[in-house]
Amino acid sequence: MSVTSLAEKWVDEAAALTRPSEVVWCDGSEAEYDGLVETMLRDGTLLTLNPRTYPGCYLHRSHPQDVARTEQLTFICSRERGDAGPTNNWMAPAEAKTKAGALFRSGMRGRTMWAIPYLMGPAGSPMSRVGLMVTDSAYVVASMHIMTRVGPAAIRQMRGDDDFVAGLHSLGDLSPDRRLILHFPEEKLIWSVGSGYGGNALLGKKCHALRIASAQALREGWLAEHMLIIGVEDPEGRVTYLAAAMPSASGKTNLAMVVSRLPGWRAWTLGDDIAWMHVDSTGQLRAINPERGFFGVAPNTSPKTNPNGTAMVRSNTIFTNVALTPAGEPWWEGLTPEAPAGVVDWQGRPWRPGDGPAAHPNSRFTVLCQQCPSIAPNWEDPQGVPISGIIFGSRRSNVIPLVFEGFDWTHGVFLGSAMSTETTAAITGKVGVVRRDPMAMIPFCGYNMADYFAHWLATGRRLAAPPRIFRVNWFRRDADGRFLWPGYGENMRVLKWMVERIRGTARTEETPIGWVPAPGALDTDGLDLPPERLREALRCDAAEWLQALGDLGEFYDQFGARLPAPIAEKLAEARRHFGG
Ligand code: SAT
Ligand code: MN
Repeated sequence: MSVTSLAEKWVDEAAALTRPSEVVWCDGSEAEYDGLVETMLRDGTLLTLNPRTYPGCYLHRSHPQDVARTEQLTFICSRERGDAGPTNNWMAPAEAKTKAGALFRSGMRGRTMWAIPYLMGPAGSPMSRVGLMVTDSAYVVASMHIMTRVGPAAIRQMRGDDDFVAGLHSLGDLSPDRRLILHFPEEKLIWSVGSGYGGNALLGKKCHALRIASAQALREGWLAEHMLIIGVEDPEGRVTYLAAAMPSASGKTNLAMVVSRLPGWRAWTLGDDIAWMHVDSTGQLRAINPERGFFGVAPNTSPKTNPNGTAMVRSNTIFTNVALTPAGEPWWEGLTPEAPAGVVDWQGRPWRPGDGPAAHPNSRFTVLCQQCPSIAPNWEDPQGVPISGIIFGSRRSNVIPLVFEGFDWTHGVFLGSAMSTETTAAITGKVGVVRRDPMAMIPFCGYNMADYFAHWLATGRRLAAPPRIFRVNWFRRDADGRFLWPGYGENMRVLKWMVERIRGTARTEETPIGWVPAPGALDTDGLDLPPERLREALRCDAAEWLQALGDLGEFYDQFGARLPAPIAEKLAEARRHFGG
């Protein structure tokens, strides 16, 4: 395995700054993974789970102050503030390097620094990209083994001396007071210090594959999106591919692995979190999943909500911050209706019902995609899969109907840009607060979001037949606070309607906000759902919309003249429809 001289030089410089006692280049082999696990079992970073019922599975407990992405400590360090835009935290590159440099300096003294060459995307795909990260966390290395393709596969794919995104990571002291997650899009560079958790530390994921990649994608004419990829197979065996953007911990993993109760219909999983999409030479949008594993939310994953997800984590999985049963098995809220007696919570403390959650609400499993029973046979196709439909979904208790479709690409982009959602435990801060989250990218867009909307509009003009764009909300509630739609496996019924729309056979009704399923068009066969509840789930309330569009106008205002005119026009049109 030989890397380019620039890659070696960059690692040498990282070592000169952080002063580790040794530098180990990772080759991605099984032996390397096993060695890391052994080291972590010895020093207590990992605990072995029941080898009979959960073979190859381990539990990791994070520092209690390091359990979710910390957006307030995440910065885009573009040269110009305007290029980060009003929705990102910004820090000048020089200031960022001074501040974080002080935290990195000699921070790896007495520790090992691993250098990890990794590939995002299938081997041999022109859409794949290389990263090179260094870290002093064995847990991060093992997680990168699962989430990316580490070693020679990455090095083989480098198209030049400097063809890699560089990532410097150190645990620091894990205190949020000395934590910074910094992105330098112009330098293809990430600096992250002070966290060992998920999106803060597995730099291939949110930092590279979304924040840096989205900025590259703007320059190079492709899209890096916070989207699952799914193939929906109809009874004739035809597969239609869809990509769906949804905020963190809002059902992407469950939808990606959905098990259908509709005879003859099934879903194939291609990815659960990130899609990289290119326009091919025929004008077709094609998507790859840059990741190799799932870093999914454990709570509420059960044989009922996600049978494939539950099955795939029964072996070779690293669990983080879940509870532990006396039998040495992982447990989280929702896995079984009742907690087994004698569990200890995510911090290892004895737990009793009523004590609050036993598993941390953002506890996770890390597992290879190939372990998922519904993984698509072509999920690593270097050419990607053709995307016929795009879904924008968010978590809203009210206002937003179960499903509707944009009138065309521009209107669909407007609907995506207008998304708002209730926050979840995936980020530190308050849960359940409504915030704007265009295309579920508010935490992940590496540049000015107004330019991002413009980039989406421009991409549409290059597509021979732009995918249809759908808006969904599984989370609407009735006056008593009960969900109107059963969700989970039944979401397949909504996917079926989308596929029929794409084929041109589904019946719809035109409303001011888009096309909604006509009465009877959504397949509710065998579903115990009173028609009035479905009507309520699909209802568009003019007064609520007018209010929502007013809030949206305020959100758009912060972009000033940078907001693309077609987006402003769609807002004005919608307001006129509702008499505003
Ligand atoms: O912790 S991660 O950022 O990887 C997961 C998420 O918030 O989507
Ligand atoms: Mn995510």
